[in-house]
Amino acid sequence: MDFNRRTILGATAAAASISAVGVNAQTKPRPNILVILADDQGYSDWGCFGSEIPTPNIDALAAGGLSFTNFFVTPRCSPSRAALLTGTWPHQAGMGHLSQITIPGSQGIAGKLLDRVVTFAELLKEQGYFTAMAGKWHLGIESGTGPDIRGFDRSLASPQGRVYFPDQKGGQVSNQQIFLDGKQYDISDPAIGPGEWYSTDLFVDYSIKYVREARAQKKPFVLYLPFVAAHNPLMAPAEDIARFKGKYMAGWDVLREARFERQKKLGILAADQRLPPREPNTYNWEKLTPKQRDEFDTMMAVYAAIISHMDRAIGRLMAELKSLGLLDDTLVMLTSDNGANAETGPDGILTGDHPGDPTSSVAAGMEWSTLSNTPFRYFKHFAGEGGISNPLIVSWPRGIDRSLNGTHVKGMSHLVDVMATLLEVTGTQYPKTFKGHELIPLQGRSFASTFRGNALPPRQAPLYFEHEGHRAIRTEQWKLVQNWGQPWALYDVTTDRSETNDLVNVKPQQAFDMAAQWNSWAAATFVDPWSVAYNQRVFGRTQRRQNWGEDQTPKIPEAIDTVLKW
Ligand SMILES: [Ca+2]
Repeated sequence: MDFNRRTILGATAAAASISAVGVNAQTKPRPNILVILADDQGYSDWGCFGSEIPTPNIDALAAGGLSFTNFFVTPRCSPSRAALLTGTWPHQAGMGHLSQITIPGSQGIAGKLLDRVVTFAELLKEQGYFTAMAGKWHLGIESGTGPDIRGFDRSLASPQGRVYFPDQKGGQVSNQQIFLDGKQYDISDPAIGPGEWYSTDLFVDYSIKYVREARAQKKPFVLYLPFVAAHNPLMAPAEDIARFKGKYMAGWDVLREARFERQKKLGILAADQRLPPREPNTYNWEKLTPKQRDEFDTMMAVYAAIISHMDRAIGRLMAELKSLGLLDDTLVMLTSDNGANAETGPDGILTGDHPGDPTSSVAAGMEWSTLSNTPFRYFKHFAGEGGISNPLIVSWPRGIDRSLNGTHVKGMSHLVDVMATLLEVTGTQYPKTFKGHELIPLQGRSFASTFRGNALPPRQAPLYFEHEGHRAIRTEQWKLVQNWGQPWALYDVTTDRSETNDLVNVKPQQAFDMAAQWNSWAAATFVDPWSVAYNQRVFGRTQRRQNWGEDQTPKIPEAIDTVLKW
């Protein structure tokens, strides 16, 4: 007995010592982590995904890494950020709707990140990482849930985004606040930045500062860089806009077909993929007057200028990482938080003497959003592929097999998978509790195996979506999707990702089973059934909205191709 006990104790001590040696032997530095998030940019807005907007720096990241072509996000800003940062579904994190939007009694719409989830910054900070963010937070700063208390050592955080210039007055967004390490400032306060900054550059300036701080502390870094580009109100420096003015006079249909053809050539899309017609309630470019076309051209020129400027800013950050000798050991992930935004309907918005300047109000509207989301249907807010599909570009020179550079990952992944991936590459465990709070179990799965060239196995569980009653469930082959108040539709996404051929009457059992699965998921993840009462609470009205999300009457009815009234 004694002997056995000594042996066991001895074995345990030996195991502990081997384990300690094992840890010490792993002196290979853990990667730096850079997560870049665009705002409201569509699936086809970057050159490497078919855009005519030049994005050489983003394209270079893709050429030196992996592009995920079946990557998914949630339909809206705050829910996507919640899934990205926590690896749980948005309602589980409390963010089923936007920052500050609450519904009494709802467990999933709490307006801020709840304590039942943990951010990757919180977990990696405990592993010795220097953690920082610069950009749009949108997870409840106003309710006391800012980045400074959710794991970020350093932060420059805009509560809701929509900030481009310090003296911004346009777009009904003025007198904004911004938080520096948890302390509140007016955005125009010189403590934030000198002179007439542009937020895309400001966020990169802070990012560079934070990277240098991490280096000085000899720590690996986690840097989260959520740009406000290209959320409404669209604003960009005049010289950027001038570069694009006049480039959109061919109209949305011609440009969309050109993006579609490039996507097929690039291998983004299957050769037999179809390009669906524009949604009802959109304008026919050919029926617009020259003046109207010129106005629409201006809206898209501002949008393109924002993306082009973001690309240059990303290039500047990459150059800095390279000059500091950090680029090879930095895992970069780049995506957007939801598809392009059609909230402003067929007309978009164009006001101000110099559209795109700090006093103007510009939004691109439904037709240009249709271009951005090529080849998909629907927009931000919706669970149609246009609302939930974005590229994911992953670069990590020392961590991704070099032979994979420039290739596409076709397996299905989602923002909810980022946490699991970061935990795998940093050798970090997801805990059961954090700071005394029991945690929702991790929902995503790591896609780090793709860095070694392994195909992602088919997902065990489907992906699920819900926002404002728009909902979907998606497997590798099937997608069941519904706009609020409309019937379910079923698509075989292996051949019909642009949702043109509804099979719900051909495969009723498939649809029934998936709807039941969606209901079980919703019940288990705090997703409330959306209702007229929820509309009243969130939008201040009960009626349904038009197919772009609002209910204005189009200003040029004679140029509308097909009218659909919900
Ligand atoms: Ca967004």
